[in-house]
Amino acid sequence: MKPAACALLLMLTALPAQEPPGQPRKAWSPIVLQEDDKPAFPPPPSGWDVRRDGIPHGRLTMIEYDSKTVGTRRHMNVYTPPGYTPEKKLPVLYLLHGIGGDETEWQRFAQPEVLLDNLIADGKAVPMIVVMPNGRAQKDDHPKGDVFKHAPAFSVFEKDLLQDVIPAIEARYAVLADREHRALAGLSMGGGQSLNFGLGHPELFAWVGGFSSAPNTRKSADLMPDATAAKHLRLLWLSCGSRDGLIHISQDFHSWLKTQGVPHVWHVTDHAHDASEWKQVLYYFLQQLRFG
Ligand code: FER
Repeated sequence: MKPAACALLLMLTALPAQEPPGQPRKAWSPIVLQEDDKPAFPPPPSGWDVRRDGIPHGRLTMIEYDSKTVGTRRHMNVYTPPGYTPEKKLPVLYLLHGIGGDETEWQRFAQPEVLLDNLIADGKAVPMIVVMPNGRAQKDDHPKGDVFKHAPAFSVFEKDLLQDVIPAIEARYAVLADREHRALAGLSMGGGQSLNFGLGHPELFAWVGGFSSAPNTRKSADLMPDATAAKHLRLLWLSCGSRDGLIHISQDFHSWLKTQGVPHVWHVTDHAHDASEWKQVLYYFLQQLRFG
């Protein structure tokens, strides 16, 4: 891992409770676990994250698109599954990174291409395209220094995703371009983005996941006013590590969903705010996306 990424991970796990200026929500807080803060899935089986010879492999391609929102040409990392052809339309997962990351973060943290090649070979996930864009919608989308300073650009990204990223993917790849075949998920800042944008646009996304969601997550009643708002969702996924000082954000939303009677996955592991959490969570999340 690069020293900068390493330093950020250390910061995120070691920081005391503190509110960055202008932050509307509590950030890092003392952890209070509840009765049902338990894993929904077992630890992954051996070999789950090892690249296998003798099975078909998909590919990762770094592509460029014109962002009218930002006014620049931006990058996104795209996984196409084994046997991808323009003749067969596939579902798409848009997968978003955290506050210190960029369009390469998921590849570095979790090797989604290895996880998916293995899952598809074993019939445990359906072939899908995975799009990993840069969720910091500003001209300098790889800024140096204090990453928290650039948090507002993660909210501008809603427009970039809807008006630039998705149309670029749908113009370039054979994709099933309806809500039933479009998923949105992400880690930390990307988790907050996914809940905010995904639940805010039920006409676009039927599958939504927030992993270790950050304080950019909207308040529960704004995300999901009542159970009728969830009627057409195929999957609502919330997960977090039990050693993550941001877990109160996911806990708040989970308990709101419970009181509203909204079905959702609640997966709490013994990890902290780190890559081992997200890699394992992605492994199980991908298996939930049946897209049928
Ligand atoms: C904050 C604490 C953490 C915050 C964002 C994060 C915007 C994001 C962490 C991550 O993406 O890993 O107060 O405010």
